[in-house]
Amino acid sequence: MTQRFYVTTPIYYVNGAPHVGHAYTSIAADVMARFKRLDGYDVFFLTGTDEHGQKVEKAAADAGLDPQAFTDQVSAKFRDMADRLNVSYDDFIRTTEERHKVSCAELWRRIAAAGDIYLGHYEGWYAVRDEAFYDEAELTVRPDGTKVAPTGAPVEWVREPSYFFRLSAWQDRLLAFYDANPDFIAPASRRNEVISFVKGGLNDLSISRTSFRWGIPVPDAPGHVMYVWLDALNNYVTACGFPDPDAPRWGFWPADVHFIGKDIVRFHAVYWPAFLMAAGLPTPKRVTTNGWWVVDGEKMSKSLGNVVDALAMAETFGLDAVRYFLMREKPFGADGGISHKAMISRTNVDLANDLGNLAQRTLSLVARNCEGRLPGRGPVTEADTALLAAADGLPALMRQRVERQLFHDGLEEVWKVIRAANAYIDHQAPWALRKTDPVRMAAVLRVLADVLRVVGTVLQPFMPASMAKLLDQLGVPDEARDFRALAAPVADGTVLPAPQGIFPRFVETEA
Ligand code: ME8
Repeated sequence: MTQRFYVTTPIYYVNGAPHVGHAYTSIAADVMARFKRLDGYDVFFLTGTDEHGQKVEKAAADAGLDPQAFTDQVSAKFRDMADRLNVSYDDFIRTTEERHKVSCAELWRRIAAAGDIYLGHYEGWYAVRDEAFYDEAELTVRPDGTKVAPTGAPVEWVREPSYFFRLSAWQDRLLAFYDANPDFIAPASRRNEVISFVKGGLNDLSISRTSFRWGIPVPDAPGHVMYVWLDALNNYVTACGFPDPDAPRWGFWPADVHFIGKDIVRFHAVYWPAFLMAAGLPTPKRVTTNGWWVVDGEKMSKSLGNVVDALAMAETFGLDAVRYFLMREKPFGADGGISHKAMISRTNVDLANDLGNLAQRTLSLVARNCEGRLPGRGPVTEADTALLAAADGLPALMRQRVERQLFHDGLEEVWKVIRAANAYIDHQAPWALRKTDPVRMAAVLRVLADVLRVVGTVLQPFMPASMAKLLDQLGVPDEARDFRALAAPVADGTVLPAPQGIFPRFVETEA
């Protein structure tokens, strides 16, 4: 049976328009989903929007709209962003959907039946911007006297009746769980943070609110709506058809990997496995966390208003150049800056020069000197074997990197081969062989075409549209573009379409 693979993005708050930070996590998850599909897995890739809670209620009120009308509008923007970024999601979940309300009510009932929920009174600090509760000890006081959370979000004092989740009882079981699952949280720095947070002791968690209405009602508890994070986290299970054990997608749970940003690790790595274990459901296998894209040293966020728009970048540079830049420019787990200059350099050096020119030189020589047909291999030289071996090693190297979300590292491996292929073409000089040794010229061009095919194949998850163009030009049939198909060569003599540049150089226009 085909192995299943379930990958998710965060579901984004609909309190404002999407920006490059959201685009980034979604593109990274998309790379993983596409990679797994090419590697023969049956993939389920989920994204969507988080639509309840005080923050969204407030944003709707600020916009002068009823919350449902507001969330309909903003959710559509996130879906449009995913489509325009070529994010290949299989399902787009909205937490205001009926299926999700049914699923949350059942999750609640199961946790309650296990004895992990009790009614009490919450009194303490709450940050609407983070939709999170904070202890007094975590707060700092600004010079103007306002108290803020470690994230910088202002907090307010909340006092209301509330249901609690007995999180304090889960400390040892969570620590045992992290111990038994060393790959559950990545990267290691985040894992250490989570473990020391849990070791520090856990308070019971307030999981219902009574002071506003925009949430999923708690079963049999008039006046209470579920804490937005309980509702939000459960989206991953809802999308698999919970609570119907016969749902076609139920077999995808537990998730193989949740992609998130480092701001929401505590929710995914502490609360989420505790809720699931309490409900008697399997826990996800991995939570992988990305670092921040920063602008002028500050995290970009809707609330701070210093955002870069990924779609505007895509209009200037082309979508695939932006996807490549985001995956290549910084390690996934680390923070990094976005700049126009760095974007130009990746576009012109890595894409237009290194890869684009290699493809263009090879394909135009085939068009001109081989009657536009893919030549056959000749007797191989040592140089041919070395280059071909490096290319053939790429799927396995890439698999290791992508499994651990080391995307930038995987791309560097591909670029080593591209650089080696550029050195090879310069050294072999097939343009000069045309007169002196046309048989060798054809053999050299075939080696290059084969190397480009491997490169184009492994880069498809990163740059789907451009690599489809490259593979078209190399005569690779549609059904022969996954990793397994690399074992069978493209037929000698295949007629190739007229070559066309894949990556235009970016030229700054004078303002
Ligand atoms: O937290 N750099 O939604 P959200 C990199 N609804 N990634 C960034 C980023 C930046 N500057 N800014 C945002 C929520 N992100 C909840 C999630 S999941 C059950 C509920 C990305 O709209 C990053 O992945 O605030 C971060 O975790 C996510 O957007 C937060 O999106």
